Amino acid sequence: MRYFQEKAETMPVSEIRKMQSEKLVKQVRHVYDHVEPYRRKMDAAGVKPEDIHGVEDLHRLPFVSKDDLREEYPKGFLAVPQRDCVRIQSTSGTTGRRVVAFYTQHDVDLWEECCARAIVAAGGTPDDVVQVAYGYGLFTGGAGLNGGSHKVGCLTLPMSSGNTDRQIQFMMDLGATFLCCTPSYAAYLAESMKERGIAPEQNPLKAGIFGAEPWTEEMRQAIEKSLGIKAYDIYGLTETSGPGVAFECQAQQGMHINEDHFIAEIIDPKTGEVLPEGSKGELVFTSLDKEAFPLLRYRTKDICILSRQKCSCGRSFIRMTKPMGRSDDMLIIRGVNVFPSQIETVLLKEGYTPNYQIVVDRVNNSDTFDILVEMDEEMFGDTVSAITGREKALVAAMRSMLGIGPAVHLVAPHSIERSEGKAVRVVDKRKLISEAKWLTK
Ligand code: DLL
Repeated sequence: MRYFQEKAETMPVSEIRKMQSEKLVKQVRHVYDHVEPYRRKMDAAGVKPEDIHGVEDLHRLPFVSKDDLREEYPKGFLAVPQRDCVRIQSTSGTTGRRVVAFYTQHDVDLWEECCARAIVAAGGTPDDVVQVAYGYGLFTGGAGLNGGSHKVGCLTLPMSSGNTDRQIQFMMDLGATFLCCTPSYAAYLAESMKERGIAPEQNPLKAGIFGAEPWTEEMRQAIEKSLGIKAYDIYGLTETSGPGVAFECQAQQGMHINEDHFIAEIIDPKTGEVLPEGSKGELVFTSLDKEAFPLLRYRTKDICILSRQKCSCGRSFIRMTKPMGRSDDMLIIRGVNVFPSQIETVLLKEGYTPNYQIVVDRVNNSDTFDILVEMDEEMFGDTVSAITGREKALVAAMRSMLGIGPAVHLVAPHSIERSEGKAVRVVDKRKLISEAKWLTK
């Protein structure tokens, strides 16, 4: 089994473009007729659905951003009656409001097919046993890979994240051949297995499908060695369905974007100008087939390069490099998206000044997450136990906003360095960006 859907995955580029144009015309009409905030944007830009004749007119459409979704929370971008939807998934917003994505059954099926393509591209067949150790629930990782594994016909172990002892026991007892989780959790599992005396050749795994956070080529090599597997990258975001928007094949040279369902563009994040293939810039997606939550020109804020270089796997879909950074300040900590603005919202609500610093590092393959928060003079005079109590309360409030708990350290007034220009809110000591060596210049 080389492809999950051979005809689509190997379609000539001219046919892809024709198909995208036809779908785009219909999708723009659907969105204009059913998504009031987007209709307003199009009207403001002076574009009507009849002005869009194909992909060549895409640049005329306005962008959508996470902030637009926040303003229309929760249902402003819903494009079908709610009774036609069967599911929501959700991801962090920039402040207290999360992004809620809606799916019809058709949307779920297409999403799962994208994940099935990823599993097959990594060598998966119905004989495989797929251990899904991404989180289940609102996060798209668990549901997406679970559905993809079903579609391929693999035996699926819906482990969700955490509980490392049980992960290792089920992997060994049930003979898992594929592991799906964040790369940092894969590295942690490898380490835990080593501690338990399980050598790489003793585990039944042959491949892993890892994504949801940045990881380097060096990390790929380390995971491959410590687990004795091939490690493949997978990319996606909740707003465009979830994992499977793009996936790596056995060439391990960039991720193929499922272009029959999405149009990808690279723009200059500052001007919004569309950049030619091969340029580094912000990735923008248009969903061509989604019914319930069809975003046109959604700005991912992920910086990468697209390439149409031929791939040895025979797939014609364009490839993206690993994301090389973000055009906003979003951090991904232990697989969870965190915005400094969310932290600021909590601090102000809890009566603190916005003098804080976030420090992120990676120790033993696991992210550390510390927040230093300045006390005011009055708090500083408190007893040690009162200060400890305050720290605990802040950790709880942060956990409720972010979905993960940082270590909070209350520090003396004026002890966080003031900068002359923009405050340095984030100190990220992890080195997560690698260049794409496979790209020819
Ligand atoms: O992280 C979906 C996903 C789940 C992808 C499982 C892959 C595997 P969100 O929580 O909405 O969705 O976060 C989306 O995560 O804009 C990127 O910044 C980052 N991201 C996702 N995949 C990768 C990857 C899921 N392979 C945001 N490499 C995106 C680097 C990634 N960053």
